Amino acid sequence: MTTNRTFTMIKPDAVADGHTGAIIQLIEAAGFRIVAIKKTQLSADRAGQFYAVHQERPFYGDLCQYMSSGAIVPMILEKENAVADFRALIGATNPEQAAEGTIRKKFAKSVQANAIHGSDSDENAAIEGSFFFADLEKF
Ligand code: DAT
Ligand code: MG
Repeated sequence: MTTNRTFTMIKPDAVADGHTGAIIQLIEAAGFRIVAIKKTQLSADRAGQFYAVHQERPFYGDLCQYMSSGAIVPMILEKENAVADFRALIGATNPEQAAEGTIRKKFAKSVQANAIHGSDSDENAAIEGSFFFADLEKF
């Protein structure tokens, strides 16, 4: 069996509203194993580095402010077909378009405060995981 990894973070609103445990429960129930986890907070500059791919988009400044507005819970997750299966579990970026039963449908407040991140490729999963975790923190 092949296994692979993705990267996620529970975003500031979902952490502040006390949904961390419920979200982790959904992630584990869907068959993902937690490889690394912590609670931390990004500065606006570091949020800007994480989302650098979006720097030309009109929402970039607001996104960096929002993502640095409170604690987040980044995680590396492992499962066969991790990247695609995790994107399916979290649902569409805009919660109004997210399918029933997805994490964003349940917990997102808006397209910006959409509760959770999920990497969009194996390559970005590795880059994003290493943005938050040293090799010795990945089990
Ligand atoms: P995703 O998080 O589903 O991968 P993305 O990579 O296109 O979505 O965008 C990154 C984040 O930026 C997204 O989770 C929320 C924010 N964002 C995206 N589109 C937006 C928009 N039209 N208005 C405000 N924020 C937006
Ligand atoms: Mg994305």
